[in-house]
Amino acid sequence: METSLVLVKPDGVQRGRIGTILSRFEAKGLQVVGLKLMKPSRDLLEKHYAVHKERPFFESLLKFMSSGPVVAMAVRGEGAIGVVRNLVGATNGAEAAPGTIRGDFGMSKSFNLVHASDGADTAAFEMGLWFGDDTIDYDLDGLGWVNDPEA
Ligand code: FUP
Repeated sequence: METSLVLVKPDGVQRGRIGTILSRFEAKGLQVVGLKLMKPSRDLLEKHYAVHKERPFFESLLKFMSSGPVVAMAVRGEGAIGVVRNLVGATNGAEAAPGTIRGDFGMSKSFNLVHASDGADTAAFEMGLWFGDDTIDYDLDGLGWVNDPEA
């Protein structure tokens, strides 16, 4: 099982897409094990985007990400990190494939609605940063019909 950190960014919240985005993950057969609306601090965002610190867009990215509340979600499932990245789509919404969240709802490279962890190490780091121990393990009955136990 993998757990991925997903953020609905301020543009996704302002455009009324929290439910739409969350439902994509639920509909796919992933389990939501953490969920919170929050206004991230600069300190949190600096840590989250530390790999981009030297990039020219770093300051505008932090300004955008702290401009309003975001929704943090912890999404769990078999191979969840890759599955979530595929559902999210390419960084630039204008180029992202139709059917993906960014491809269906975005036109921009910066206002791209959602963040998703891009690998196992990143996911562990980001989950610690945004949720710490604040996730809930529980049985989700419907999952019995998502993953074939014989396969
Ligand atoms: P992604 O993994 O698709 O979220 O994208 P990256 O890790 O490459 O970039 C992180 C975030 O930086 C993107 F979500 C949006 C922002 N960004 C810009 O604002 N401008 C750019 O030119 C590239 C990325």
